[in-house]
Amino acid sequence: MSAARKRPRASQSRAILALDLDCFYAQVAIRSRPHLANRPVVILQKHLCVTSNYVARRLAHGAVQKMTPVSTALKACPDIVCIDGSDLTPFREANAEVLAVIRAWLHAKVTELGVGSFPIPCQKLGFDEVFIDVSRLVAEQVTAGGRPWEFQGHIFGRTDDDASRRALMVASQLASELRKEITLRTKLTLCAGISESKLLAKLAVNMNKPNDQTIFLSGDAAQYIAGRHPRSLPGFGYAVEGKISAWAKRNGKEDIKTAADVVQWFGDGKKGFASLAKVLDNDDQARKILELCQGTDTSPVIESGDAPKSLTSMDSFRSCTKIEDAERRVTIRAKDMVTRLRRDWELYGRRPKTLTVGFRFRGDGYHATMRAIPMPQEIVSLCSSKGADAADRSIIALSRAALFVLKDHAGVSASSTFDMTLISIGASAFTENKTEKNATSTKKETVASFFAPKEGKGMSSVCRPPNGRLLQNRSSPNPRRPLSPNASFSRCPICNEVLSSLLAKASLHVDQCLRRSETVSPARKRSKTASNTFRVDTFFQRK
Ligand code: TTP
Ligand code: MG
Repeated sequence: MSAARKRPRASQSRAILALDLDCFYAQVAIRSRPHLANRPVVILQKHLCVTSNYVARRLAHGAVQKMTPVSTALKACPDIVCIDGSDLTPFREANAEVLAVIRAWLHAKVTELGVGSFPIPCQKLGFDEVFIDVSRLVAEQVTAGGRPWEFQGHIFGRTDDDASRRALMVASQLASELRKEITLRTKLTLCAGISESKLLAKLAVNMNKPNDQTIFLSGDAAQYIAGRHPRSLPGFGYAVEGKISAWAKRNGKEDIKTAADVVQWFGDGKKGFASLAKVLDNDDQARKILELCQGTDTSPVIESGDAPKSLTSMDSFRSCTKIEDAERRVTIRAKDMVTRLRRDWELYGRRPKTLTVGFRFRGDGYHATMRAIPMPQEIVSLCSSKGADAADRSIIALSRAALFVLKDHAGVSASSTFDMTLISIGASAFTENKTEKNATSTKKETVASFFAPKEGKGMSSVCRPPNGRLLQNRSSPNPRRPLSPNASFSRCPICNEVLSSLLAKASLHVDQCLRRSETVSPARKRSKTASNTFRVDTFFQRK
């Protein structure tokens, strides 16, 4: 048979792997402290345990959960070893290490087949999870034949579909080999979920922890999902639950208990989509949620690439009421961000076009407000220059820009009263790669498009004055409604002057304004800039 005729058909079963490192931060911390291998360990950020090793989980009989206060953990397990996990660098590095092993192993597998190269999409999810679409690899292996296929790992569910069974058998063998390879190379253990969709693979990965794997056969998946609380489904978040619960209350229904409730209330056909879309005010989300509640997930594994889409340095704290304290905290964030931007430049040779500054005041709950401005050119060029002096100057420039945003958009100044609980500095909208190093000065991107709200991000509708009271509505409260192109995004967020439509010129203008800003009165007229609201707890509520 010719190589071309051997190619698998598009209709072949999907095979998705979900990988999740075991007690990730704890494993990374213990790897560099081998004497702690058999001791109970928790990783702390501030006074909270963000994770613990499995020895601690066993000894504490479930009392040490993620996000447990350290005092509770110490009461449950007085011998517990506490390790500070506030510096995320080792975890980021371990994440890159694992990803490199995965890529090398997949590459070797494809090469081994001798059928030419083909891509295998890997999608990162957080620091320690990754989806891999091995459908093509599985199909090629089945075509190549040669070994007895059997399931490796725990089997959940059932199916009468032989093609699916065979595909998942092969996928489970691949998962087992890959897990062994990762552990051999990195000394880190992990779990795998193997199924036909990201949804089922993700549910499977949590079924047998740690250091094990589960195959989810999808025959009864709909029934299984129907009986679960929808919040346990990845993708069904607090906001969606809140809107559906409010709708249920208004319509005399009981509290939402299972995924089946959602399907029953709204219906599973087109009518169901339409009525849920009205409640969620979002067609795509309604479709996704209804499918999710019926156990269907056709979403593809999207290749994430090795470089992160954005970098964020965030700190949340109990209270910050003094300008000196705010300056100190901003400088720490700026230092961290500059280190990462310089490393990013070394690795990927790209430059960020957007600077975001996030802040939250007491009373805002979990919601932080984010303001975006063009990344000042000075920071961009200093971060790609060598030497300690350039690094120091970038920290100063970045702190100055962030403090300006805090002063101008959040009213944080020496003469104002405020109580902040979060500060973040972010860099995003990176130029593509090394070949685009100079893209910031050549790309004809308009400032309006630069500031256009990104899909899926909400818009801040409030701006808080120094005393924390509501000041004015600054932008559309509807996250899906794009801001008018005539909105004042074409103006400088600092001096409110009309900006050039060329991003590079606009960026330079903002740069100059920022430098001048230290000597300018804080009572300057405020401009409306693009802003996004994000939930700080999103990361913490992934599961
Ligand atoms: P998880 O994969 O949720 O947890 P884990 O890897 O520690 O444990 P498990 O064996 O159950 O997979 O999260 C990965 C890391 O992310 C975790 O080690 C610490 C960090 N993290 C936080 O910083 N805050 C959080 O609220 C959670 C849940 C995790
Ligand atoms: Mg994990």
